[in-house]
Amino acid sequence: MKGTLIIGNYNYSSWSLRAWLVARWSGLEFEEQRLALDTDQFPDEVQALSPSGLVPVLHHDEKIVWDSLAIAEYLAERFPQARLWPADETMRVTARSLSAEMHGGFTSLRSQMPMNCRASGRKVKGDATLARDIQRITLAWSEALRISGGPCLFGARCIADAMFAPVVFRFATYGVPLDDSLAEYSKHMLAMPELQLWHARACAEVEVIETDEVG
Ligand SMILES: N[C@@H](CCC(=O)N[C@@H](CS)C(=O)NCC(=O)O)C(=O)O
Repeated sequence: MKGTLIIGNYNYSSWSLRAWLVARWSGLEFEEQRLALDTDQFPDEVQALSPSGLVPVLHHDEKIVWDSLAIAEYLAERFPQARLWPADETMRVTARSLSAEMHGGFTSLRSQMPMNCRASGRKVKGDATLARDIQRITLAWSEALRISGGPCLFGARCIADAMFAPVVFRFATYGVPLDDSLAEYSKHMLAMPELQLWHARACAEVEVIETDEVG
């Protein structure tokens, strides 16, 4: 049963990237439907496809699943063999908690450092709340990598890595300094074929969303 994943711009749509990555890792056969964000036609286009009026949204097996985390959970249930959550219970609990923390928080990072995958060399001074978000994320990553031994947060790639993939792009775009283990993790993520493909598609896009061009 083939699915359709409706996403936004590759360059800017961080929530789309999360769901798309999990979908790729799950082994789901799906086609992509891209809706350009911030256009006059977006509201009408998305309303016909997504109950929340937001992307990503997955249509699969006569079901509609919206919201990146719900899509990730749906795919983890449907494709257990893809091991989208860690097998170890303690790691799984932490991976789920971190994914929820990313999904519901880090609002300063999300607003002050918008995902802009194709941009590099950007600089954002940011305020104390941005510094706090970065400090919390780097601490959480360090702790996960210390316990798992890497190369991904919980050893093998899982949903938590997908949830933080846009942050990996952000840290690269805005040159956030990282210690060795975090730099290694970022390098590993950016070298993944899926992230390379997403990045190439972002570079091929022509739309510019001025509000997300920061630094
Ligand atoms: N909580 C949602 C957030 C989705 C979201 O905010 N998507 C943005 C694109 S990255 C969107 O659809 N924006 C369109 C708009 O606000 O009009 C999720 O996790 O999927």
